[in-house]
Amino acid sequence: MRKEINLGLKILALAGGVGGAKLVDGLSRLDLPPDLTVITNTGDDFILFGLQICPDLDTVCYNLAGLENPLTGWGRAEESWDSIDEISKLGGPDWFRLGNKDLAVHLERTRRLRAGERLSEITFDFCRSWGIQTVVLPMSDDPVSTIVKTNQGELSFQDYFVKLKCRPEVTGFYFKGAEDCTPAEGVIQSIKQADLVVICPSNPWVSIDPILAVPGIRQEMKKKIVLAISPIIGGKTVKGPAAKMYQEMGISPTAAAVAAHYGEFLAGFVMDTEDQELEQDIRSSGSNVLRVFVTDTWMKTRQDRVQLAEKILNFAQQLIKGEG
Ligand code: FO1
Repeated sequence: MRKEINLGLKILALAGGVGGAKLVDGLSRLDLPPDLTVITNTGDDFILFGLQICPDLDTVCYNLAGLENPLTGWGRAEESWDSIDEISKLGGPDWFRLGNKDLAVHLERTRRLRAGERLSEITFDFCRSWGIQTVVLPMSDDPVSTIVKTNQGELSFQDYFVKLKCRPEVTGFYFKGAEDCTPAEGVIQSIKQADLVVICPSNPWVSIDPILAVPGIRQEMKKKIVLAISPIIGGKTVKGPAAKMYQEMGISPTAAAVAAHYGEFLAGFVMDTEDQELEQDIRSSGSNVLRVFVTDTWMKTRQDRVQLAEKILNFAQQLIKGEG
């Protein structure tokens, strides 16, 4: 691939959990990083011990700050677990593992929320404290909750994901509060101003769809050049239940299913070399001419993140110029 330098590209990324966080981290660590804004999912936020927990927002911030736990992808590096272990000894809820450093973030965020501040402004200040240059915006300052419809009834996201370890069979999803929420300040403007919107390799159902359910976001995205990266490689997800969800809803879990999921917006699609036999099908699917870029997308190391980010930006430049 030809090496190009990206000068002054404004990128808006939509990101959920660990896969999305890794890619935005890669984009932010390029030698010449683009002007990057990230909108994060808050549909899996919840309250535990009276504290506001924002897993995807924190995962994105910890990765951008280089503070993430390299084993789990969520939570903090060099973490200690005395508090949750003590809670466990007292018979309290210990199914959601909150480390001590992570706990400090939830405590301070909750204190400020209770004092009437908005999640977006608190996030802005935390990012500054952590030395993050990228603009990180929660999709909304209003509460939105992802509800998973399953064969065991309707479950809140973290009950499904962590407490029940994604075991219930999924039949659908909805995003409680989304219809009436307002996008956080800067969200719509950052889409309007972007040269390119990147849908990160996050779970389409529970990481990206909640963001798209926020009023105004879908409409603005339709006006932009949008590129998505498949979180599904060879019928499996690197992390998390996306492939299982597709299967349980009667859709074959492939990169083609991901491309179809975002079909209404896509100008470009990035998928793994393992799936290259699907390329022709994906190219000819949908009404628009979809440009497809096949490369290694599995981000095992920090260097992989940066390399993938670089390749995606080169592909994006071709999309923007209308080549390829
Ligand atoms: N995921 C787990 O599977 N088990 C946990 O105990 C857990 C704790 C946790 C604490 C803080 C945090 O920010 C994330 C945490 N996650 C945990 C991950 C989280 O449930 C998921 O990453 C997202 O909600 C899905 O993207």
